[in-house]
Amino acid sequence: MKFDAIELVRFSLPLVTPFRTSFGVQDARDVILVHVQVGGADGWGENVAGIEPLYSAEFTDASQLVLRDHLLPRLLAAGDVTAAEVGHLLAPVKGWAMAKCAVEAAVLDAELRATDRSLQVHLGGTRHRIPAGVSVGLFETIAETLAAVDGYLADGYRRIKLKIEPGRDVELVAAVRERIGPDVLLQVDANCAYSLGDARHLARLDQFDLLLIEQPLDEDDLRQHAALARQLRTPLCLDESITSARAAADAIALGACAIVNIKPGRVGGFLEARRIHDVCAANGVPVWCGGMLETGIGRAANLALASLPGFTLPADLSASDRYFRRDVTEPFVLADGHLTVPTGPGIGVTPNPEVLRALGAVTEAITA
Ligand code: NPQ
Ligand code: MG
Repeated sequence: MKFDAIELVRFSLPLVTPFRTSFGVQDARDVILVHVQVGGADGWGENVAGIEPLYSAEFTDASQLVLRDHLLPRLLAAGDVTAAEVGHLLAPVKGWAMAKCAVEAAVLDAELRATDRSLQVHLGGTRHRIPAGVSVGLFETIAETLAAVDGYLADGYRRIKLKIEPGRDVELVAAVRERIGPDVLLQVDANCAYSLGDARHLARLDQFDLLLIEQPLDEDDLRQHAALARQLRTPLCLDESITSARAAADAIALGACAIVNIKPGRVGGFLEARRIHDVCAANGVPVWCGGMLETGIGRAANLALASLPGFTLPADLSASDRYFRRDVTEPFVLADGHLTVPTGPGIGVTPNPEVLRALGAVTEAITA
């Protein structure tokens, strides 16, 4: 089927509290939604790039340009495209995994809505609810971190992830472990902030019974991650390094990680994300679904992915109110520490036009 219309819908969504990581502070999301209309069906995909190129090289202003001038024109020129073909169609453009993911997700959503199928069933997901984890940003003081953790546990979150960086690590984790007791699932994420020389220091985290340490070293440091893994008892998990199913297979073969964080945006789409799930399952490597502070559009799709059987660890999938005062879809809410996987056609949710208007969303039509 040919595309009747393609547009980019852009808006800024303030965060309820600033979110600090080892790479910087975020006060808001700058969101681009890819909206396609094909065969009478709408499809929506979220671009998860940050405002600045700090988590990865992609950032929203550049994403808008790449989507408008390089990716979507290829989609329009091809005319008749299925979601399964989008990856191949966009492959000549190097990089831009997050932008490509948004395009593929929108086409997939439209295709599934047109045939009244859910993304969950299409991907092969089986579970109906997903244990919700929460990612806790860095704070000035340990007391502030403890207060935030207390609040999230009171909300019902099933797993705490602490952001760490050099100077805010062992003491912080010790205080949180002492506060929450031995039974609450706890893990840490360094977002590339350490080097291999920190191995002995990071080994001090072994005493806190962490589920995993996420991405301690640089994205390109697969060999160094393997060397670090041999000096720690805590399992290593990779996030930024896992840019494709091939990268996942390499990381596993090298012994660079024992667990993989899967984010569709980071790997160029939901179909590549499923291939990573399959590669990891074949190697006995547990996976979990990461998060990029998605609106309800990206969150709904991630829930479908996280319902696949290999996702055996709690996801960075939190309730809408963890991040936003008002989400652009119906809010996702915690029920007994879980989020429910949408079952409607496609991703099962759509943006509320009134909310988009109130946010001053700007629409750019893409024409051939
Ligand atoms: C991670 N996410 O796992 C990322 C990092 C991250 C939930 O910890 C804007 C866009 C802000 C993307 C902040 C979580 C972001 C972002 C943090 C991604 O490493
Ligand atoms: Mg991470």
